[in-house]
Amino acid sequence: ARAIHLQDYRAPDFRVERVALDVDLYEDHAIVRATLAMQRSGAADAPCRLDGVGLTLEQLQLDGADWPSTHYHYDGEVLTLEGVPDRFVLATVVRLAPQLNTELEGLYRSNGMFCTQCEAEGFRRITFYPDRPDVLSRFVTTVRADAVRYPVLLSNGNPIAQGEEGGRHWVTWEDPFPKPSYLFALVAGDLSCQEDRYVTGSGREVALRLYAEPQDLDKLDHAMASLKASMLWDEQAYGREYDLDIYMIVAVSHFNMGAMENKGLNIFNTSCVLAHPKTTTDAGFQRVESVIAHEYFHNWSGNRVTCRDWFQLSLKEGFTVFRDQCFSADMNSAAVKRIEDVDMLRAHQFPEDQGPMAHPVRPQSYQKIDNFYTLTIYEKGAEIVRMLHTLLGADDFRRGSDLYFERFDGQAVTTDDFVACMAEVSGRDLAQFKRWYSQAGTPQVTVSGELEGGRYRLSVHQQTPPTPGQPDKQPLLIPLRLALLDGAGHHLPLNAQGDTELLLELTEPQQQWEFALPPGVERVVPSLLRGFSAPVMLAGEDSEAALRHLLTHDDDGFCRWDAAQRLYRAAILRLVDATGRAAEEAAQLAPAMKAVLAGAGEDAAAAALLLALPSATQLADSLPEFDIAAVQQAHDALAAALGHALATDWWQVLERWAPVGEYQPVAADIGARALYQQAASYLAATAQPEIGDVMVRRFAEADNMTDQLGALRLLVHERLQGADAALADFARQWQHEPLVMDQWFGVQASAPWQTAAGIEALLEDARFDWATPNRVRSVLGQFSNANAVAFHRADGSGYRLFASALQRLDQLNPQMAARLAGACGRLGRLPAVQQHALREALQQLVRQPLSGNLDEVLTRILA
Ligand code: B3K
Ligand code: ZN
Repeated sequence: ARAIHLQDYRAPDFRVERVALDVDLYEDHAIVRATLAMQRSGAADAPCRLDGVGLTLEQLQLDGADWPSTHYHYDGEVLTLEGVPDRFVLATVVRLAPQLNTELEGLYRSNGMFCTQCEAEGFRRITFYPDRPDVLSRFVTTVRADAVRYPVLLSNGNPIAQGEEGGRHWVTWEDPFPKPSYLFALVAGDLSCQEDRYVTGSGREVALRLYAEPQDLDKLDHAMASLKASMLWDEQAYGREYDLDIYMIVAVSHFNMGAMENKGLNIFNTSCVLAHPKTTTDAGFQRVESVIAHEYFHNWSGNRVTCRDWFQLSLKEGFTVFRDQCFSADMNSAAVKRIEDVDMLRAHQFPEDQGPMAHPVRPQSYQKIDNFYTLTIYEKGAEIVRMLHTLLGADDFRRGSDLYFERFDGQAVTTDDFVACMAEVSGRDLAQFKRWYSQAGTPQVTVSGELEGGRYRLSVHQQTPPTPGQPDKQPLLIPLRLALLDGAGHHLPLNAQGDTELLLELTEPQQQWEFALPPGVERVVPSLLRGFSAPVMLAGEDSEAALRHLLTHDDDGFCRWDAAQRLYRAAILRLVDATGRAAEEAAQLAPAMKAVLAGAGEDAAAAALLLALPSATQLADSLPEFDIAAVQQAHDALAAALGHALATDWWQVLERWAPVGEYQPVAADIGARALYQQAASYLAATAQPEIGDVMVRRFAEADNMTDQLGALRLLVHERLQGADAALADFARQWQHEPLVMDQWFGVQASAPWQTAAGIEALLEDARFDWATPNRVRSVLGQFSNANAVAFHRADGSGYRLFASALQRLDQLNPQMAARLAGACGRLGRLPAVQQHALREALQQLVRQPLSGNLDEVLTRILA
């Protein structure tokens, strides 16, 4: 495949003033009639080029007359019309086969309904069109289908006409807002609807309609509540109101991603919209809340103001993730949310940024845009927006976003345009800051401090390692939030005004700051990168005494948690290199952990996070060689030792935080359940039979999925007595709930004792389905991404199985195959034996005929 480069961007030669679509749906095909009012906007002699992938062209007319076949050419991807006038009406008729579409891009079928996914380039699989985000047009769409099988016919905007004839019916929808084709959607099916309403701040009434298959109608309350909360939040936090009369969300079972923000008609993976206490975990409830918010927020950050080209993807994604993170922080516990987000970033985006797939938040080139919906675009992009918020302060940031939305409403713009608004309102020069968008890799920041003669000197050094295609890096503007604690844990004043927290701006490779201390200060412990003020790797010479001091006294939630993580990390690494012994390490850690437990009453969720060990995968990632077997063994040894050392405390947690009252997915209760699970997992690590008995009982008595699945996971992962029976019971109980059965597959695929043969058995299970992305993710995604110890087994069996699964999946769904293949990105950091085995498996795979998507990822990894 050919690479597309940012520097080659050119404005379109033709615009589309209006588009009328007529989509006729049948059991074995669909007919799409499109009428485009075209207008030249580029060179007078430029031909008109329209995208179209795999379309069967049945008719082509210009201004009402057949256009001679000598004047156009279709090569299977682009339709070129020569000698067209400056304005004309193009009418095409194409034939599609949605029921054969397993890529889930364009128009396809899912459980008997029709639906669409157009971002990024799916619209060209529906009709001929300039399928690029900088062509905005007004859409009128008519959907036609059998009236009995497909009673519900939806598209973007408002319904303006409908009719019925001979067993078929039709509805015409009009979207008054000009939009790029990637935001188009249609749905036809036998769907049930939960309806509510929302009145905007300015008094407009909006109908809210959530559609799902009839058996799922009882799982929509949480999504509806989350939607209303999101609508209110965007009015309050950003002054943005919803703009149409109807907001619709449709739940579909077959979906490549989480959800899609189509104008007025979001389409959601069932996993991100359905929620019920009996079938959904706390994490599931929180995910629904955040994805509902994310897609809703896109209505402004993405739809009203959209991207000029796909290199600007983070313009909408980074900003919208930042917005949904802030929303979730406001709805739950801000400190806990921040820690979870940072943990995710460091566990998944950092490795991406250090591996063969590393790319800037605004990439320079790509082959397949689907491969660039990455953690870097989304999560690192959100960190960049957060840094702008930090540097400008809340007020200027809000003025900047107001300016951005006002100035660019209805336009397709760039990340530069966004930053320019922030620079304009604040009067700041953000030229250096913009390197965050163009430079890949995770910056490493090294800090050292010196206390001398009543002054504290902080020396900071920054460096970004080379990434593919970017050997030399320039210094970034890195905001470092800082506080200094004295020996008693009090915050020291840092300047004449007495501020106890400062924002340092690191701009040079090396910089120093000095602080005059009040008389008598004998000890200073820096609290750095407070709130994780920049997405960097921070290294320091912090002693364990200093870390314990921070864990006990710091008032920054992130810094306390990070101090705990560093303490655990140091202990586990001493076990890896055999300089420590598990029982002694546990004894060393015990007092600090007991102190956390003693304060758990204030915030159980925070306590659960402070007590959790970093994952073995994350630790192995932080070492030069990814030796997961050794690190996992050390990790598990420490967990078991802590299980013994604090056994009494853990049992007390199980008593004190046992579930009481009706399940509610609210922050306090979620925290209590998390703490209970954390304590249970330490006890399970000791493999004592008593905890097995308790888990068997908890599994049987649970009235909610969080407790039930939590118990099942410990039983299965620690192979406690009763695990097999619980697995069988679970499958029987939940056989008719696909999202719960995904969890059943996932628990097994992520078990550390799992083998390639075991995974193969799951893939051959009658309930497994290659065509359902959620099910594929629950086995292959869990195995490759959440079960490093089994995936990287030294005999290479995991790799061989994975490679052959990728090959099979690629034939059905290239996007999914390419995404899963990213798990092999650690290739270059594996121990020699694993590296050899994985390379061989991938080399053999890449010799097969593969999709462009999978080929791009494998080629990068093998380079
Ligand atoms: N914008 C969509 C992602 C579409 C992915 C296409 N391959 C979901 C989101 O970020 O909200
Ligand atoms: Zn998004």
